[in-house]
Amino acid sequence: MIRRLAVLACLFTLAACAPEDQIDRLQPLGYLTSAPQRVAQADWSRPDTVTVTLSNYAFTPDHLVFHRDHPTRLILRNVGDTTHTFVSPGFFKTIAVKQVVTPAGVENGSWVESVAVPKGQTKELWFIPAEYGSWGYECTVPFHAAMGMTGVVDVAP
Ligand SMILES: [Cu+2]
Repeated sequence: MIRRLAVLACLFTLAACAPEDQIDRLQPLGYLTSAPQRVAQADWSRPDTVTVTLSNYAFTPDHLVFHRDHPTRLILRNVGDTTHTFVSPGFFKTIAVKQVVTPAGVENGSWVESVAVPKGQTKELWFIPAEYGSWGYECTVPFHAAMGMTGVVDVAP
């Protein structure tokens, strides 16, 4: 009984200690388990760089093409007057994340569920696409997707 309580206490402590905005937590089910190796083996000196502007209520551009196995730097620039997010659950499960660069510093970690960009800020998602495919992305702030904040990302050769 004491042992079971100790295990439960551990689990609660872990959950309580994981800040919501950090990406280096335990990897959730369905995400790329080879991400750390892929990131470590890649040459990050000249990543493919794509900039997306987030505004009220659109992504510009709203169609992105990345290349499989290419180190990639996605710059998300919020010029709107509220927080916007960049979220694509299907796509995020197929990429190896190196880091998220924020005005406050670099967050290292091998996966990401959502990138939230406060108004006036720019964040960068550094990653390697690992699978071919096409996925939708959207802003998950309530009603923003319905007002037009959606897009499509393709991973090509
Ligand atoms: Cu939004």
